Amino acid sequence: MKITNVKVLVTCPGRNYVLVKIETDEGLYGWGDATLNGRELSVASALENHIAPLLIGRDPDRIEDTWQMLFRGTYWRGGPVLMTALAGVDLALWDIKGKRAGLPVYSLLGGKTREGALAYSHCSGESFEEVEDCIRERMEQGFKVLRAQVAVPGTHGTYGTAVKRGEAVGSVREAAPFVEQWEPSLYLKVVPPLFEHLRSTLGDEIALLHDIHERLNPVQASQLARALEPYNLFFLEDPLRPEHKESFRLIRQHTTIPIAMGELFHTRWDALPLITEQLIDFIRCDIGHIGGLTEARKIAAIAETYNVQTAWHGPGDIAPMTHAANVHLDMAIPNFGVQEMTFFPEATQEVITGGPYFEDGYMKVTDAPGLGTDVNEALAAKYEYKSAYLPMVRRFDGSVHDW
Ligand code: CS2
Ligand code: MG
Repeated sequence: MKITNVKVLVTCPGRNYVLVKIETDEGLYGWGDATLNGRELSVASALENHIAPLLIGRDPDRIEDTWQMLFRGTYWRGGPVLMTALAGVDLALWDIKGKRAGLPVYSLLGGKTREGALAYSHCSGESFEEVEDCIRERMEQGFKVLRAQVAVPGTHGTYGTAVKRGEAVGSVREAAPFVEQWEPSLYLKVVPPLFEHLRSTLGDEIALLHDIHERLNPVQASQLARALEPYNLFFLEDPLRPEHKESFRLIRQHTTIPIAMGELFHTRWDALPLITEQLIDFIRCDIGHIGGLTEARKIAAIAETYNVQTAWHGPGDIAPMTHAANVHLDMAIPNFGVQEMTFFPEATQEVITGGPYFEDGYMKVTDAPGLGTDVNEALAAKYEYKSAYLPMVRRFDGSVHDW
């Protein structure tokens, strides 16, 4: 079997997605996702101009060799653009391999270790009561784990709450970045009382987590982690910037709260020190930004050795193919922890069909061969790319802060 064509499709059924179709001389094809929020066209260009020509004529069965060729063989490696492009190719090749074997990808990865992947969704609000209401609604839907974010009084926009609950964070907005105004001191004041409120009204049964989104410095993150200890968090996510690996030691010295990190990592080497030093409890890389399943299963295996569980990134700004890859891997590894999930809007589901589904608190995949997703190309073509940016953050003095 030989690769005959690589098609890159940029479509916007609600938000922008970059989809990769790899076609073969035997009629089999695979779909991958190469979406990088706000930088979609850079990835599409890397694929079309630099990567696709290298794939024509190759045997699609040789996933590891193709991965090594694109990562090491082309000299320039790493970074969000190239690792997202590589993930798009990698997922499409796993999809082809599964279809060729007549097996779902989880089966190729070793077979089921569980019946479903424990899933979490997001809740946010302008007030504690709004967050609480959202959590109650989600619990009715069957969720056993939920993320809670609340607006910070006195600021203009807060991560995870800038859009009304139920909508994807960072979806298509105006063509210039929305600028949030935010202060760590105000944020630090509001988060512990939020969890105090949630525990006193909802009790202990529901597992809760919180995403700092890399906005604190090491000592602030340690203070927040300590203040949150009484509320039994499932994990505290992304406390520090991804550059600050050694600073995780400070947090560890001050608290036993479980720590999760990883959506801004791009290779296993980014994640390595946090895993081998056991500075985190959950590794939550984005399979779509680390070169796909080929890299993710290696990270999972390293993590297993150090008793670290997985919590792969699962926001709305990656396409259902990456969500499918998440769940196929979750189903096959022994050290799965939790899976972030997204309810995609109808338009997205009409363009990208199949993919994982939610059932009573768990994400599941069908036994369809490959990743189990397909694309309605004619419909995709009707949704043209729309320029969109992630929001930005500035402190009250006007200086740039991490979003
Ligand atoms: C987030 C994401 O899902 C998460 O945990 O941190 O919403 C993240 O902000 C976006 O994926 C950025 O594109
Ligand atoms: Mg996050």
